[in-house]
Amino acid sequence: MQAETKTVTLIGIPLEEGSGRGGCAMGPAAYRIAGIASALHELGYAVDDRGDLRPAPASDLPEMAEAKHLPIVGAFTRAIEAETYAAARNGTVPILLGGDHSLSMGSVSGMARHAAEIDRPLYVLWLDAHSDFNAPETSPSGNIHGMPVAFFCGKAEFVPILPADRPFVDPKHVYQIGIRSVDEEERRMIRENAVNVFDMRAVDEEGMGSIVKRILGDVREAGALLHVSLDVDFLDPDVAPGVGTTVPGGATFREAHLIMELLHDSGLVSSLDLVELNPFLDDRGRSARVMVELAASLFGRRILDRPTRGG
Ligand code: EXY
Ligand code: MN
Ligand code: MN
Ligand code: MN
Repeated sequence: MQAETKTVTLIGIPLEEGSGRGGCAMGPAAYRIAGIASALHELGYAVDDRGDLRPAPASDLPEMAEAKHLPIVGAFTRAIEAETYAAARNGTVPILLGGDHSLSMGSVSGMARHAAEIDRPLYVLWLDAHSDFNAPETSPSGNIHGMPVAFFCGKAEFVPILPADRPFVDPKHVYQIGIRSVDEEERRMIRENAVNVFDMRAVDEEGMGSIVKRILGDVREAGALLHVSLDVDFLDPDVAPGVGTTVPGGATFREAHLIMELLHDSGLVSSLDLVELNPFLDDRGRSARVMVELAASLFGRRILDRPTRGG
């Protein structure tokens, strides 16, 4: 984190309707029980816990088979966009405690509004087994948690959820790591839009440290804000079983931990999503604790002191 940023804003998002199954709505409670606030407090941050957002479903948004539970997900998107924007504008680091990954439609859009206002680009680091670049017309499931990247890049045609003139993220400024499950049409979308994808093969061949340092170099050179979105299924299911969309062959704990250490040293991170935790599927709180440990590392918990060299 940057030296002047000493307050983090926790925003609980009890949202599971984007995921097509129950459980993620318990995520914010699990992060609080796992000690997210005290971990950040012990690292020297002032922690402003805003509690959980609970917007009423949006009556102007239709039910659609291609984008299930749109009135609920859309209402959350609006509320999350506003809260995230306000937290960043107040000079704090918003941390979204999910909740399924559709919450990033709001968090990233709120950060994009803030970045545009201060005339800086927004880059996004997407740590996930999935590209989440479906649109309602390409999605095999209709689950909106598979669509947030396309949404905040302006490539998913919804009925209007946010104002039409909102700033979008340039897909070339989206970096995805850990990818190992992409749908057929989605594959075409990420190629056509030139999303930077480092799949698990790239991680194996190139190494996590080298990939992340390269990305951080791009972010620094661009003078950008960096939003980090961490999906539990980025991790190998052996490390973090508490998620509804496990895919074998994911990141090890050390690979994820190294990313967090490099992110912290870079001082570039402006905002963070912790998403897709499903406490109902977890093994005695293990995944919640792993996610809190990773977040603490991103905010400066370290194994040993070492000179900061940046990314
Ligand atoms: N690509 C599949 C779909 O769109 O239905 C699965 C998406 C899973 C999304 C998880 C949250 O990362
Ligand atoms: Mn995801
Ligand atoms: Mn995923
Ligand atoms: Mn550019």
